[in-house]
Amino acid sequence: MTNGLAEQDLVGQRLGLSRRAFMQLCTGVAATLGLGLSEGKVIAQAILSKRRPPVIWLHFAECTGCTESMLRSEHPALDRLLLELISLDYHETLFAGAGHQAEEARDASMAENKGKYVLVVEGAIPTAENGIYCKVGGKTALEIVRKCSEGAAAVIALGSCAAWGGMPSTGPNPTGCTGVAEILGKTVVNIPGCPPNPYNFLSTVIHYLTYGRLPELDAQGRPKFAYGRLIHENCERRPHFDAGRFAQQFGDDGHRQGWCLYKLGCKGPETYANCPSILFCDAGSGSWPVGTGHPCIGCTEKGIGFAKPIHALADLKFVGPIANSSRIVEPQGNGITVLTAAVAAGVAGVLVGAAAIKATQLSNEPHPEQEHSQKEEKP
Ligand code: FSX
Ligand code: SF4
Ligand code: F3S
Repeated sequence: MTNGLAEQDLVGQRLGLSRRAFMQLCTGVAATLGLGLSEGKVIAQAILSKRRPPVIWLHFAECTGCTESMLRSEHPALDRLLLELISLDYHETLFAGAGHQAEEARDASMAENKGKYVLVVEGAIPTAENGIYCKVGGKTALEIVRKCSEGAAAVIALGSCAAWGGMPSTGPNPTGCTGVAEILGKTVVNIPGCPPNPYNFLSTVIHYLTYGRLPELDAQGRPKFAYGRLIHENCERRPHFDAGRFAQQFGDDGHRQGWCLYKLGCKGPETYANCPSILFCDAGSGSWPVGTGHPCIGCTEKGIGFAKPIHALADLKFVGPIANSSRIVEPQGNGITVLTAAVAAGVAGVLVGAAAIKATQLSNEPHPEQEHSQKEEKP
């Protein structure tokens, strides 16, 4: 135990964290992963005792915002934390070395750690004309990503660009930019977002380090712990949506009062991500796009972000109660009984009813409160 505490102090010193803050971080990661809080201790033990996995980190067609956002988090300093968790053997933005020297270090690490290293890819892969639109050291991104993935134990596509093409793949996409999974044709962990939330990446790495396997993924290769819920289910403006209070224009009375941004094109109802719960930049409540008054553009969602016009209305995928509402019926056992089926039918009825109410709420008429305040504002 004494040794454990000493180790925690050591890690804390390296990370710039007190032992208490280190344990809070591990518990926080356990909560983000949807695990019991007691798993925090298991995670802490893994961080303290396991060998740091070697990581090869590539950059292709992108803005480097994914790395930048990681380096800008402060509590704890995520860059320090990551560098303590992984052995970063190649990273073009952070490497002091350059040119052949850096490439040799990458190749040596891949050979030495064959079957053990994690490959992280930032940026889309241009495929048109055999990939000539993105070259590093005379080789195309296509060649590099194929070569580097061969001996990788796991491949993580960080950011929307690497996950499915992101902004560089916006139509007409003359360079044929696409995501890593499409090129490799094998399991790739996609952590989309432009930029992605650094804590989702961190939690994925810690999951891998602690349990020796990747977290559970959805059909699009995204970790379910981070992309299992629609933004609309956890948004702090959701009560305004439910009450039919919408900002109609940027800067209008409703916008200033924090009303729902659906009519300004918010894609929260069709975008899966944990932005409203996990927030950005350690800046406290409201530090996420919708919190600052900008509609979500669906940056994590293939076919929505950089594809659907910003002002187009979102499809409403879910009209049920918000995620933190108490449930009408708690699930009991595995089988569906006549009673639960009947209750489910009742709930379905509620949902259909909710859809009808929603259709009324979403009419183009301003909310009475807004109409009232707008009338008052006119000279
Ligand atoms: Fe893309 Fe990341 Fe957006 Fe930028 O590396 S997801 S353009 S934040 O930088 O890839
Ligand atoms: Fe929040 Fe957007 Fe949903 Fe409105 S439409 S509740 S702003 S996620
Ligand atoms: Fe992106 Fe929407 Fe989150 S724009 S950062 S998915 S709130």
